Parts: sequence; structure tokens; C-alpha cells
Amino acid sequence: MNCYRIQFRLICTCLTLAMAQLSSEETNKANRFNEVMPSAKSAKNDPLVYELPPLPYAFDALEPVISAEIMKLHYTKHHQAYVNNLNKALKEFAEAEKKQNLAKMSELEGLIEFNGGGHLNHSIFWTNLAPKEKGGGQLPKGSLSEAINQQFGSLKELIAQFDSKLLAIQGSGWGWLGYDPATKRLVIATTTNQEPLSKLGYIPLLGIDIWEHAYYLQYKNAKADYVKAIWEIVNWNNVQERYDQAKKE
Ligand code: MN3
Repeated sequence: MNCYRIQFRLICTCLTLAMAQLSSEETNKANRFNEVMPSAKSAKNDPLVYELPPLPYAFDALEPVISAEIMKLHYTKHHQAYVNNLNKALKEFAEAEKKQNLAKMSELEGLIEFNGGGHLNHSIFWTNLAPKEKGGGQLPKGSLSEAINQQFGSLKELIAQFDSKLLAIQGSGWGWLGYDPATKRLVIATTTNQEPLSKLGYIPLLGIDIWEHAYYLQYKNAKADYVKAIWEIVNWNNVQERYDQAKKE
């Protein structure tokens, strides 16, 4: 019982901390993007209720790399479903905990992990992307570009290594550029399904969604074309911000 209670609190705390870490600029943009996120509900008084964060651009802003159709579906249907299922599972968990129903709590734990991870990963992913005319694809000079050059030789080499790991994922998952607090170095890693990078002990800087729902409507089976194109819209300013923050922890 205590074990489950502790694990549950840990999951909630991790999610709360991770969501709080997401750049506060997105929250400030909430009003501006209400038109693309009409279904967002305010439930700030309940720590167990999560909500879809505002999308920091219009659905068609990342075209032609990501079509408006994919963006709209991915954000309003897929991400929203992770949020809804997470909230449902958390509510049921709290009820099961009151009844000391360990079997039910155990059953719900996987759902909380999967949907919590899905919510977390997508919340990072949206901010990791930017339209080309707003700096997408441009790595600014600074501590991140220095670390990339030092560790990988060049951005081109980092991308080559990242792509090779990303394309090697069998089934659904995510490719990551992370920060390893133990070695204070950048790492390229992959996770399967909706597992968050924190499971490997790294802090996420850049995540690329390689689930079929992220590209199939547009790229069909040409997964490599999606992976090649996505670098044109990576928001390196956001990755730099996350890198600065990660180094402080
Ligand atoms: Mn996705």
C-alpha cells in the first residue's frame, strides 16, 4: 500500500515538476493562441487535472515540413487523448487508493505512465519546433553550439548520428538530444512508446516524435524523408534555453 502511494505521489510530482519546467513563455502565449486551442479548460486548482498546453503557432505554420492536417490531428486528437486518459486514470487511481484496492491501483499505474509520458513528450515537442521564418532550423551561436561542436564535431554530424538512432527504432518511439547531469555532456538517446527521457536519467532538450501518427498522412512509408525534413523546423533557441536550464540543475 505504502509502496503504491509513494509511487503514485512520485509520478504526480515528476509530472508536475516536468510540466513546470516547460518554458513559461508558452503559458504567456495562451491568450494569443486561444483560437487554435478552443477546448482548453482551466482546472488550475486541481493538481491532478492536466490540460493541453497552448500550441505556440498556428496549425499550418510548420508547412511544408508538417502539414496543417497532421498538426491539427496530432495536437487536438492525439495529445488531447493522452491528457484525457491521464486525468481519467489519475481520478480512478485516487478512488482506488481510498478503497485500498491494490489490484486496481496496479492496473492503473501503466496507464498513468503511458499517458503521462505522452502528455509530457508532446508538450516538449511542440516547443522544440518553430516555423522557418521564426528561426526554425537555425542553431544560434552560444554554449549549445559550442558543446555540439566539441562533442560531435559539427551540427551535421550530430544530425547524422541522431537520424541513424531515430530510424533504428522499431515501432513507435522518440529520438532525443538530452543532457546527462552525471557527465555534464550531451547525449543522443531513444525511448519506446511514450517513455519519457527522464527514465534514462537524462534531461530532455530536443525530442522528435517517430510515431506513425506524426508523419504518415503526409510522408506515408517514407519515414526517412520526415526525419530529414524535421531539422528545417527545429527551434534551436528553445533547445538552447533547455540546455541552459539543465546545466543549472
Ligand atoms: Mn505524437
